[in-house]
Amino acid sequence: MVQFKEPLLQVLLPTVVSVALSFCSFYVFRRLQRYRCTVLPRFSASTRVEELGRALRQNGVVVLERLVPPEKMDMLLKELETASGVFHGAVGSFAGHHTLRNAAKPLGESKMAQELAVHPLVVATVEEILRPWCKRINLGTCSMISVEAPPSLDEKPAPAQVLHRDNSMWGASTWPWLPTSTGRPEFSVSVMWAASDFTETNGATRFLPGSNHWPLMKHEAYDKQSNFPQGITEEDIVQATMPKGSVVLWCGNTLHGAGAHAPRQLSDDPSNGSTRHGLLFIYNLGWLKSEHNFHWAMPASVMETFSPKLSELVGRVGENAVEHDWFTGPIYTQPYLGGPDGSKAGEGVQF
Ligand SMILES: O=C(O)CCC(=O)C(=O)O
Ligand SMILES: [Fe+2]
Repeated sequence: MVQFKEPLLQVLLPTVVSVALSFCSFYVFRRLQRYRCTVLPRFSASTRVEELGRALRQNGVVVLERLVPPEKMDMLLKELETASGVFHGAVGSFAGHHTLRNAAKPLGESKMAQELAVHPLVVATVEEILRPWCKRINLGTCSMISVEAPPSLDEKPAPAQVLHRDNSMWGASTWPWLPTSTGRPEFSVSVMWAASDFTETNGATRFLPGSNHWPLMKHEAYDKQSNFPQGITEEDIVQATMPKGSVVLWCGNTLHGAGAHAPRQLSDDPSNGSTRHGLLFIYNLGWLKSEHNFHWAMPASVMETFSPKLSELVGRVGENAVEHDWFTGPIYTQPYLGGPDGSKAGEGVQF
């Protein structure tokens, strides 16, 4: 046993050693936290919501196969066929230059989109993840995302989308002081409906399962060559291939991105026969700002035709995120609905 004569050293040395050991074990703990799994669990429409919630929380991503008949997806595509204002991403952009997008408006343009947005099993699964952190969830994003073959045989396809977290929309999602002991709060859950088959060659969404548990940093270090987060290789990636009518759900902290389309084949339908069509919804905590403002994206007369559930999800009626436990009845709710002259709160007046 080493004996230190100096009283200062007797106190100082053990302190320095224990601080160093704590730092080392914290570092090892953080590395271990970044565990990889290559499991992308698959379920059917008859799965119980609790099981779906558990798998989604654990793996960060789940596929629900054949949740609706493919004919519903044909209706969705038909309704959006003539939509205006669709756009391709710029070269090198996040959206991808061979990807066609229709943002926010599809919710007003398609009755089928409105139906899918309130699918009971999907919304209940989303609530399993988000409800511990809010009173209401919000539908914040609706985007039609079509990954296309390059326009000509000799043009190279746009690269796969950079792996990212949808939660990066909210700066607070990387706050280091968010609670971790009770599980870190998820800010959003993303839901991608397969409006065509999603295959390895047409751009099925790519995932790093389990990455929802990795320590979060404001700016994740990316390898310049591969454009992957450092330490990640192609082998770590799992693609959500799924037949038309299926849906993939992922947590806002799960790293993911659209796949690349294979080069155009001679056999490809020159219009868009091999295009990957996906309808993306992102549901977020009711007290967060949504990505899309549906109130501007469509006429009020269209929103007035929404089902009660969808109206609530976009914050058109109901208390949404604002509700005081000590007060029953409407108070400071949005939107302001007004009422006849002289009427009081509770008689249709919200203030
Ligand atoms: O299109 C996809 O598969 C994913 C798109 C996506 O993750 C996004 O744009 O945030
Ligand atoms: Fe995304």
